[in-house]
Amino acid sequence: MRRALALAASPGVPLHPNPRVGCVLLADDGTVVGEGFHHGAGTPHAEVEALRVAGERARGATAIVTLEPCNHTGRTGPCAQALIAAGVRRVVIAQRDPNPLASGGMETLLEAGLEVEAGLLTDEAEEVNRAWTFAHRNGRPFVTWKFATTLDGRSAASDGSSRWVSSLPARRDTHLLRGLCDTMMVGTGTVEADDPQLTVRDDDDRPLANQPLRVVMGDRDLPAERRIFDDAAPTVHLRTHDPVEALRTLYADHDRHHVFLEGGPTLAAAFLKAGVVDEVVAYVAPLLLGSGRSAVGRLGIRSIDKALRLEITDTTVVGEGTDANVRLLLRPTRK
Ligand code: AOF
Ligand code: ZN
Repeated sequence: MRRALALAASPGVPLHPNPRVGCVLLADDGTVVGEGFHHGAGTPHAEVEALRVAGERARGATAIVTLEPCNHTGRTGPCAQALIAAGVRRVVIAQRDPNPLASGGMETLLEAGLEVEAGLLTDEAEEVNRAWTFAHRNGRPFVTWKFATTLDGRSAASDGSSRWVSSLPARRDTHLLRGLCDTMMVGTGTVEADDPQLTVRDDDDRPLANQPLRVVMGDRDLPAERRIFDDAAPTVHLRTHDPVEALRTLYADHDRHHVFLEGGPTLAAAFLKAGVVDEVVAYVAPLLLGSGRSAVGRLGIRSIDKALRLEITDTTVVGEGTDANVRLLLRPTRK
């Protein structure tokens, strides 16, 4: 299974919209007769790749798969039938499939008389597809809220200027994190104030080939010449103020699993109040302003014992010398 997990996480395999999956086929004596991994939506599933390598040697073999074999005919599949047809005798699964469209493979295998064992290295398998797993389980995308702040918690000076709170190395680091998500989100306020393009660019400021969906939330009309509406990436304007409704729409209608929230204080506060921030990335710059806009708007909290509490999961210094910023990764501690 460790080998199958390593195959699943092969470099270059896209994180969206399909899960990363690995499969190893073992003969009775433990020798590997086939291996495969999924290369992204529209390509063969991991099991099909491994069966192709094994050919006749799949008969009587054990299939080790990081995800329950699918039971549906989508872009490809169903893999449960392919394993049965190839004469595989036993299937070992790390993670049950949380995707309602594809699940049920385990039952199909059992009904066909195969031996099935599930639950091996499940946590590791779920981590390989963290956002995908979360989205299918919760019916909404995983939300990463990112913001940059001065040492005294300001994200803009009192004249409204906010470019650039974080240093260049920190902004490059942000583009790496944006590239791991399938959706970039801001509110209409940020589009009005900053006119961001919201694309993912490399170190030379060139846009990457696979751009996340750009989403602007709020019912204010926006001029079509805003950069977010250019043709560098697709864009959706969700005319709602309800974060939960927006997220459900992104999951159900746009197949989105991981939102990178880069909105201003109003949008951030709305998401925090709704309890739909799952991870926080904060870049803290060694600047002092003494006045200016806070990184997050009003949360209705008046007393320290009511503070929204988070747990730091990682601390990294990004950049050097006067360019050094501290990047904190945090997760809200659920009450
Ligand atoms: C994968 N790769 O190796 C396995 C998957 O759109 P489709 O037809 O490719 O189906 C995608 C679903 O199939 C996916 O969400 C998951 O539930 C299931 N299994 N998917 O992309 C694989 N085994
Ligand atoms: Zn499949």
